Amino acid sequence: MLKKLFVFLSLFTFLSLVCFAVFLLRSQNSFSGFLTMIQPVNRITTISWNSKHNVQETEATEVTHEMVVTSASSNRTLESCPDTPPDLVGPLHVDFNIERSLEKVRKEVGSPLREGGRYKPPDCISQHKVAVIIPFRNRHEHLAHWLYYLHPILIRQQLDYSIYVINQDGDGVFNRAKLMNAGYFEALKEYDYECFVFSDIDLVPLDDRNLYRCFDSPRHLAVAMDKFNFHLPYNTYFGGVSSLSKQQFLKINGFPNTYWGWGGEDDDIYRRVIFRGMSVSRPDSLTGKYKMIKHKRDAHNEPNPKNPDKLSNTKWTMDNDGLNSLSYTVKEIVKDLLYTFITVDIQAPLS
Ligand code: UDH
Ligand code: MN
Repeated sequence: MLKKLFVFLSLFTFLSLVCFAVFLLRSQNSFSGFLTMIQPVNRITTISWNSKHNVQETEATEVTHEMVVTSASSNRTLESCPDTPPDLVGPLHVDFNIERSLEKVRKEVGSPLREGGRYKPPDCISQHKVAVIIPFRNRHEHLAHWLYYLHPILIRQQLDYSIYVINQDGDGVFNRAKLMNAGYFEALKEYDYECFVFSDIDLVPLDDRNLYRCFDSPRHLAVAMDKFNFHLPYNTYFGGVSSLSKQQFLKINGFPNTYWGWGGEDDDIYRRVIFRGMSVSRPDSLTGKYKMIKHKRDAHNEPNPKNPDKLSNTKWTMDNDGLNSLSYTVKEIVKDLLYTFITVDIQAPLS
């Protein structure tokens, strides 16, 4: 009897040990499985996000986000996005007669975005780190239309991008080019952008194959606006929307800071590009169609008759008027889901 009990107890202990061993092995496996699942994600996170802004919060979001992708696609590491984005649709219908509030736009197009109008494709690594810079003052209605149309386009173009609205503080004379220079510096404080798209707030492309990325040469994107009857107004026109890589932008010392009021600065930029031995690239005139929101001339942005005269000096002034002579102060930075709004004092004269 005692012997039977002994045999039974030994067997029981042995079986328990086996069960425990199996359990240990299994949990170790799943633990290391879990580790391999998050490790590549951590790597991607560190490489791709260098921002000083909300580093911790962003990294946390990123890990969760990438984990979903990795587990859903069975541990596959992310590949580069294709050169031609697969989801482009071509010609677009654009209507500015519909009332759009920012609140509505946030609900309609905001869900794929993170604070600051920030996006990167979830299932591939974008080849284009783009900061979109918009010179701005008192055009809130236009901003809602622009964001409503542009976010879905930029998402379909698989860009790694953010939107920076550079708001001129005060009622002094407007200076579009100086605001864009400030936008360049402010964007680079946040992320390692390689490409800068400069866009007026009232211009919406009519074809999503017009890519908001950088090319071998500085690019003029707004080649066929409705207000110019879908033609270039003149061959050397460089206004509305353009893109320059960081390298191209540095090569021309950025944009001029000295064109106060309306006119001339876009021609100065064109000249800078040519004087530095580059040419301008453009989409064809069907892909490059744009619709401009109809508007009146703004206060404090009258045509400045002094501006056209300055153009004959660009060749000499460009070395000392630009990024290397820029001075401004940041008054406020507001992060919205749809954009980063940066108010800057650019020391504008009152008239
Ligand atoms: N901008 C502002 N606020 C201003 C002035 C300019 O945000 O007060 C920005 C905005 O991004 C705008 C860009 O600067 O799209 C260019 O300015 P603009 O739109 O006034 O230039 P455009 O050449 O207009 O389109 C010229 C005057 C239009 C008068 C037309 C009357 N029919
Ligand atoms: Mn305009």
